[in-house]
Amino acid sequence: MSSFVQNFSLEGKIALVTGASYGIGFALASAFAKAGAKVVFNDINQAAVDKGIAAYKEAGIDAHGYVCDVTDEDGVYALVAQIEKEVGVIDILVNNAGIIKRIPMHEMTAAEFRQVIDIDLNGPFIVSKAVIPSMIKKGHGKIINICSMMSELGRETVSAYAAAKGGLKMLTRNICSEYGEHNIQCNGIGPGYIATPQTAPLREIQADGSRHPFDKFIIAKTPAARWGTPEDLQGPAVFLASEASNFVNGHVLYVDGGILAYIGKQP
Ligand code: NAP
Ligand code: GCO
Repeated sequence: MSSFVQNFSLEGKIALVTGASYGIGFALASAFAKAGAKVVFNDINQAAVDKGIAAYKEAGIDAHGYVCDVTDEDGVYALVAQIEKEVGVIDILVNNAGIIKRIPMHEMTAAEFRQVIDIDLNGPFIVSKAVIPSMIKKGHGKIINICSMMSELGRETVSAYAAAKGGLKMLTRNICSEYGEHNIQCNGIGPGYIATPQTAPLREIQADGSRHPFDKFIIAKTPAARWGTPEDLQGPAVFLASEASNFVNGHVLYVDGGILAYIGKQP
C-alpha cells in the first residue's frame, strides 16, 4: 500500500460506534473494519447486541459488543473502562446512537422532547467526555458526530430532533475548539435521507400501492433523485476517522446527495 493511501488506513486503530447493531452505525463500523480497525459497538439491550454480533460475524467482522445506554453516565464510564481493559484505548468514537419522535410540537410533551435531547445530544456529550482523557494521553483521537439535515433545516413534527441535531453541530465545533491542541479532531457527518429503519415510516407504500408522499418529496428535493444508503456514508466516515483528515476539524460533512444545495425539482 503506498504511503499516501496508508493515510486512509485504520490499521491498528480501535473504533467505538454507538448504537451500531444495525442501520447507519453498522455500516460505518463495517467500513472501519474493512479499513483495518478493531470494531466495538454498544446497544441498549443484550438482544440487540447479540443480533449485532451475529450480523458482524456474517459480514466476516469480529466485533466487540456491549450493552450500554448512552444517556447513562455511570454506565458509559464503565463501558469505556471495560473496552480499555478488554480491547484497548479508543482511537475513534462515532456518536451514532439516536432516536427521532415525529410529533407536532404543540402536541409533544416536555418528557418526549427531553428524551430525544437526552439520547441525541446529551448522549454524545457523555460518551465524548468519557473517551477524551485517554485520547489526550494517547496524543490523538477522532470523534465523529452523526448530525443531520436537521442540523441546518427544520420541518414539521421534528422540533426535538432538530434542536438536538443543531446542538450536536455546535457540540462538534466546541469539542474541536477545546481539544484540537491535543490532536483530537471532532467532525460531524450530516447524512441526507437514508433508507434505514428510522426512516421506514417515511417510505411506506400507501394502501393504493403508491409511494409515500414524503418519499416522493425527498426524491424531488435530492439532485441524486434517490434516497441514500448507509453504504453512501462509509467513504466519508473512513476519511474523517483516518489520518488523512488530521487538519479537518469542527466541520460537518453533509452526505446528502445535494439536498442542501438544491431548491428542488419543479412539481
Ligand atoms: P436507527 O435505524 O433507528 O438506529 C439507531 C440505533 O441507535 C439503534 O441501534 C438503536 O438501538 C440505537 N439507540 C437508540 N437509543 C440508544 C441509546 N439510548 N443508547 C444506545 N443506543 C441507542 O437509526 P439510523 O437511521 O441508523 O440513524 C443512526 C444515526 O444517524 C442517528 O443518530 C440518526 O439521527 C442519524 N441520521 C439518520 C438519518 C436517516 O435518514 N436514517 C439521516 C441523518 C441522520 P435500538 O434499536 O436497540 O433502540
Ligand atoms: C425526518 C427524517 C430525518 C432524517 C435525517 C435527515 O423525519 O425528517 O427522519 O430527520 O432522519 O435526520 O438528515
